[in-house]
Amino acid sequence: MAVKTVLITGASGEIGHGLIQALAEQADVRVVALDLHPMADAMAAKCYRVVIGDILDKALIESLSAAHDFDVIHHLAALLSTKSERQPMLAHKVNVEGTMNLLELAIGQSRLQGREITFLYPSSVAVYGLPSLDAKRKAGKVKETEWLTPRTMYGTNKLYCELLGTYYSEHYRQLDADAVQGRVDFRGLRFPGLISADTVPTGGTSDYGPEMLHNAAQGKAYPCFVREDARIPFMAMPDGVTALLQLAAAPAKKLTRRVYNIGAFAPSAGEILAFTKKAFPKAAVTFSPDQKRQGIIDGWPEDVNDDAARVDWGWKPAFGLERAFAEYLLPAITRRYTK
Ligand code: NAD
Ligand code: AKB
Repeated sequence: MAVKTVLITGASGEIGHGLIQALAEQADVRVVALDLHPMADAMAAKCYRVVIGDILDKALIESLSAAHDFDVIHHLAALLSTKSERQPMLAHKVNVEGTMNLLELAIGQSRLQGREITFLYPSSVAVYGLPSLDAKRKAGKVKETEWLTPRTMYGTNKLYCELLGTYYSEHYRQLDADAVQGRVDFRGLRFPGLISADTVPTGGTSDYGPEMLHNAAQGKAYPCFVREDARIPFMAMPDGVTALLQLAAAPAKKLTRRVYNIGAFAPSAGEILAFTKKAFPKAAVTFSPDQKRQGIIDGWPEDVNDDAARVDWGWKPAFGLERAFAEYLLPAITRRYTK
């Protein structure tokens, strides 16, 4: 059995947690995990190697490349939208320069190994920027090519990195006299806000969804920082992880795009509260909008059109809103806080 080596950056984060669990179930995969912060021992035990370090440390990235032959890279490390808005210079460094370092690692690995390296990139609905609530409501489900006018540092970083990845795949060093050695097969997913039962987000703007639920489960009051009618797309974490694995495995000839929307459900904050209250009737949630964070949410689309992902590589979320709450979020979150 040929064993595949998968590099995951940002491995200690929310998606990393879910992705490592899923990859640990595949006998032919070994995970090399990289993050600034350590991960829980139980997660580290599922990895072949855990490296604590910075994606901005070029010497570290080169040493990883010298030590391993990677088949697939999941480049998850990033600063999320709220944190990026507060520290734009740092966001640019981590989100853009960090991604460049990983794309360079991928092309270098491809040259060394004489084959294409698959590069998975989690982009975001933050790449979209709707100018007004009226435009947002009229736009409905946005297509991949529409409203690419992000209004945040994070969204701007994500959109540029989608283009960078596409450049590395399709036009890298196009003026070189000799054919360029090495190829990166860049594949991006524009994720909605993800809701996990196992982890609580930090630094994002879609965090109000998961925060509302996790606080209610712990009997804590939660002042929600957006209006009750605020609406963006969300997805249950297991579907997010499945999407990464499915896109990584999809035959290249089936793909008509480098970057795909994926959707699942698109509730208002009030609807998230209604579902939360079914399980935790005493949930003490108030709506106290922070006008600035609300502004970011108002610029993101109500929902996304994911037809291309459905047609090209069979994307179909397992969890709609009702099933996500009934069969995944509520049972797992209740277990988590009643241990
Ligand atoms: P997260 O914040 O939970 O995890 C990010 C991880 O990156 C953290 O563990 C952090 O320590 C690590 N990191 C940050 N800077 C680093 C650096 N310089 N070097 C090494 N590691 C560093 O975020 P997440 O929810 O797991 O998101 C993973 C990816 O998915 C990100 O690129 C994010 O933009 C994208 N994404 C997430 C969501 C979501 O709702 N969670 C939605 C859309 C896109
Ligand atoms: C954030 O809020 O920054 C992320 C995202 C939707 O990209 N969760």
